[in-house]
Amino acid sequence: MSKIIQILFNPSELGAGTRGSSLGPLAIQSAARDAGNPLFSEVPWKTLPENNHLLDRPIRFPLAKRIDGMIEVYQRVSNALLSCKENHQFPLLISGDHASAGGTLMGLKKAYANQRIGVVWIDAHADLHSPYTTPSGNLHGMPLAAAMGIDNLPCQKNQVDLETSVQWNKLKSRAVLPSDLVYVGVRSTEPEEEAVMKAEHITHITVPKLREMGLQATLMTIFDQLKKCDLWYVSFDVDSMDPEETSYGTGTPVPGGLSIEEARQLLVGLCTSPKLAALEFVEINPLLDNKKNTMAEIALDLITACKNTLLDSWKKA
Ligand SMILES: [Mn+2]
Repeated sequence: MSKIIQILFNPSELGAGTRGSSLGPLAIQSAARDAGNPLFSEVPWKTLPENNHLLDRPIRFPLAKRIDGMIEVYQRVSNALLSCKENHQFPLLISGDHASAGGTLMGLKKAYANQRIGVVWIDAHADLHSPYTTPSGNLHGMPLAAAMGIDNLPCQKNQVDLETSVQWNKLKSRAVLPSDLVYVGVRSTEPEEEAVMKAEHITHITVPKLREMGLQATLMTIFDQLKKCDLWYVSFDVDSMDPEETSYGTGTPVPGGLSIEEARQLLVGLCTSPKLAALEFVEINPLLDNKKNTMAEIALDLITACKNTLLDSWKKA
């Protein structure tokens, strides 16, 4: 049976400290309509329910803000991934903040039990905090710790109450081994995250390293690192790119990122792999964009390039 792409909009912004990333999916749809890009008429899409109403309520878990709502978001994303697998659909997620990517990985693990999952995390941030180390309590800094089941107690800074720790354990999927994670573009980390990266020997391709090696060698390094994995997940945070070239339309921009062209070649290269099982774009925030809707336009362009590459490579296979 041949595969088709299913776009999943997951406009959850429960995990971010700045408001507006839930509007990212809509901003991308608007960009497509403005440009006459037929992506959303050619590819079926649906929108998952969110719990963003919790943002209007008092914070119950300051070290893992709105984690009660996030557990439901994880379950919904996870079930959506499972149903994609059953229907031979390739899930292309366009999400709000990065927190819910832990739910994507939970879903991949549920859908592909006993398969080894490799992750390419293209991001300015390592997203490796836990309630025990977080400086902010924002869950979008924690999805990879959740997916790897890491508390990082050696670097503990916060006293976590029992209820928070019970909730945190519900986000843990242990879907990924640290050896099966590759970072690209990470350049804003806290010492607690750096300690995990070092202790677990996590592969990390920085922007200067990528430029030194070149795109093809970078892709070969990633393919080689993940060759023992049965399937791959690529998570693309738009803050991996340089905000001076793109825009400031993202929650936590960091200077010195990938160029748009580097991001495109990287993503397109990864989309040629038959192992790619899910692809996600996150953290587009049109409320913060200093260049009108530019970040969404760039994301749309990258998503379209990925869609074309996926369809081409399935045709050839
Ligand atoms: Mn991120």
